[in-house]
Amino acid sequence: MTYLRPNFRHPEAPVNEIGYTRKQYEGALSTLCAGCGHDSISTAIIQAVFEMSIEPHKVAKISGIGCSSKTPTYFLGNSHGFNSVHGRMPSVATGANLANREMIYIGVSGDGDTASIGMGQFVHAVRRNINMMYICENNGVYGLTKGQDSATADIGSKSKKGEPNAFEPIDLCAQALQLGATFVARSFSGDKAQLVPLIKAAIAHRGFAFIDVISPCVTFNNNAGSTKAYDYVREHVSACGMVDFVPMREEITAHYQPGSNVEVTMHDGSVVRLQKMDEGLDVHSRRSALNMIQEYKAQDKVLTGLLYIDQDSRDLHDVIRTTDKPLRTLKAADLCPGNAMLEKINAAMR
Ligand SMILES: Cc1ncc(C[n+]2csc(CCOP(=O)(O)OP(=O)(O)O)c2C)c(N)n1
Ligand code: SF4
Ligand SMILES: [Mg+2]
Repeated sequence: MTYLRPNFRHPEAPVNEIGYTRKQYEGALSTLCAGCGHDSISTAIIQAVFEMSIEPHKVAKISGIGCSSKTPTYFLGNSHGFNSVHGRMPSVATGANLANREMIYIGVSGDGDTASIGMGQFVHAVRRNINMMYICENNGVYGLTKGQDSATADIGSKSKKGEPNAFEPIDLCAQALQLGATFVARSFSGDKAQLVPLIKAAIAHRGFAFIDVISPCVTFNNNAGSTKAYDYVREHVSACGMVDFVPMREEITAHYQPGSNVEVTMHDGSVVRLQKMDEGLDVHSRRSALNMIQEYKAQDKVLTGLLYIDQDSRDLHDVIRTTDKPLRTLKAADLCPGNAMLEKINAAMR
């Protein structure tokens, strides 16, 4: 059995602005269980990157270990990829980002990978505001190791054959907000209309863009009693707004009712347009986002959509004032200040 996709393509397949078909953003055939939410997220990433006309070689995909962390094999097969160690994706992404700031970094992780073994790494990537999109494919279980409860499983929630989970869950969006994340969103793998524009906005954001995507595990966590099952999420999900991403090149039209929307301009001039449904949420207020997450949780609902964004975000490179070039392009003359300058520095210290 082969997991490679056939190579032929339809001569009339639509192309994007740089002449690529959608197929050129695909990866190997997925070996995940049929119906796994993670595969829907891969499809959403492919769609977003294709529509944004991003050159595949400018993307680096980095992941940890888990079914979720396997997924970068199934999208962007012509991009760079590094499947790291369980929970260690953030430090690999940090190093890569510091070495080459010109790439687009897509980090893919799971709830086990992020909220348990990788928690110490996750929190520092957030507070350092690494310029990357970080997607946590959150199914509330360790899918790859056969369905143990993860740290995001809700108290009382049941995985297949499991006892009700006895522990309070970690809400990764709330954690990210408290740690100073500059872009925080939550979505559902079964809602591509919401997820694709969120991914586009996360990629366009300068800084750490976190998306927690509830992604049911059909094998170990799609049963009655699980709060991460398809049926449960469909019944309890509540979107805080309709999200639309308008690229910088496109004309921005105003066809909305004043007062019922918010437009967020990204650093590159593109716009995230939100058609608000819950007037209580101010996407520019960290406190508002935290309060709304709690309020919805108290009503047994999951709030999805863009929860918070800081348009003036300064990423790690801005803060520590690194060179604006990838390190591999620096020549000896860039790295050595020369004798005259060294003399001056030495003289200042005498
Ligand atoms: C250092 C280390 N500890 C434990 C494991 C075993 N392990 C592999 S994947 C995994 C959990 C994966 O869960 P999650 O990140 O939620 O991904 P999912 O499979 O649910 O998508 C564990 C504990 C490992 N591979 N490496
Ligand atoms: S075990 Fe669960 S998470 Fe892993 S591939 Fe199957 S459905 Fe997806
Ligand atoms: Mg998981």
